[in-house]
Amino acid sequence: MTSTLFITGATSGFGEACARRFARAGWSLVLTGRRAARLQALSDELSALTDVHTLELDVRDRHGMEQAIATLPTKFDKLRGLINNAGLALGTDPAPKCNLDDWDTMVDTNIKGLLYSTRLLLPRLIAHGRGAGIVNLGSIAGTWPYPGSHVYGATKAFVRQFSLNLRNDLVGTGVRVTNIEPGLCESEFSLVRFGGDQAKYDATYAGAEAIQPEDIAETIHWVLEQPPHININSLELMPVSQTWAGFSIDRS
Ligand code: NDP
Ligand code: 8X3
Repeated sequence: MTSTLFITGATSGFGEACARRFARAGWSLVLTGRRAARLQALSDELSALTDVHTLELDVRDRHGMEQAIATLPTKFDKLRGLINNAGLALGTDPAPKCNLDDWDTMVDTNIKGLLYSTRLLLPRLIAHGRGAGIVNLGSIAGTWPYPGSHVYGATKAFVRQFSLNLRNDLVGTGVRVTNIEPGLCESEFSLVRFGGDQAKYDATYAGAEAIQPEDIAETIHWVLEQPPHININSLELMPVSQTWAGFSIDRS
């Protein structure tokens, strides 16, 4: 039987790379995101390899998510995998200078959007049972504090704890849950974070040999193809060039 995978945020970065990786492995795909043209282009590309269904969806739109998931075509409604990938960071200013709208957007996308897709798709994953899996995109920012991470890092700490807690409630169902916690990766993530500032983006990655979306896709494929009795709880990845800075001390 073909395995079906639901990916939130498949129009760029990790989600797009996962779509390609799992298509090559023969999984059917439900690809979601807000940018319809990109979904169409990816669907055109991957339909030669596998069955693809696209949903132009904002994960913050609970009603839209409910409707789209309730009306998935029969061919795609028996899910084996969910990659909760849609997410973003906005800005790196210190908290007192931040815009509350940006904080709302991060909370609504990274936390509430992930909760909607998880809760709405759980019955289908449980129906699949043994061998099914949810992969959440956490971050090193969910564990390690750094200046300007405030709300973004806090949303990823939520994702980490929610992933661990979910495992308890799924015991006996066979459904696995994994939190992937990447460090510096090269995608549109930093363009979004810096409001499209290409110079800041280039400076972020210069000389860093950052992790690539294809590396993350390979890792997620490995996680979801583990034997069904194995759950990878969490997995933290950094480029070799990235390590922890020391504590800072204010001597003013
Ligand atoms: P990209 O910016 O390249 O991709 C983000 C994806 O999320 C896009 O497909 C975008 O689609 C989608 N998305 C954003 N907001 C929404 C929304 N409201 N509704 C639906 N889809 C949305 O970033 P990455 O691939 O790097 O990031 C993917 C995930 O990995 C994020 O959760 C991020 O926090 C996390 N992460 C990233 C790291 C990095 O360094 N790059 C490191 C650690 C974690 P569209 O705009 O079309 O809606
Ligand atoms: C993205 C990784 O280091 O920019 O989640 O917070 S980092």
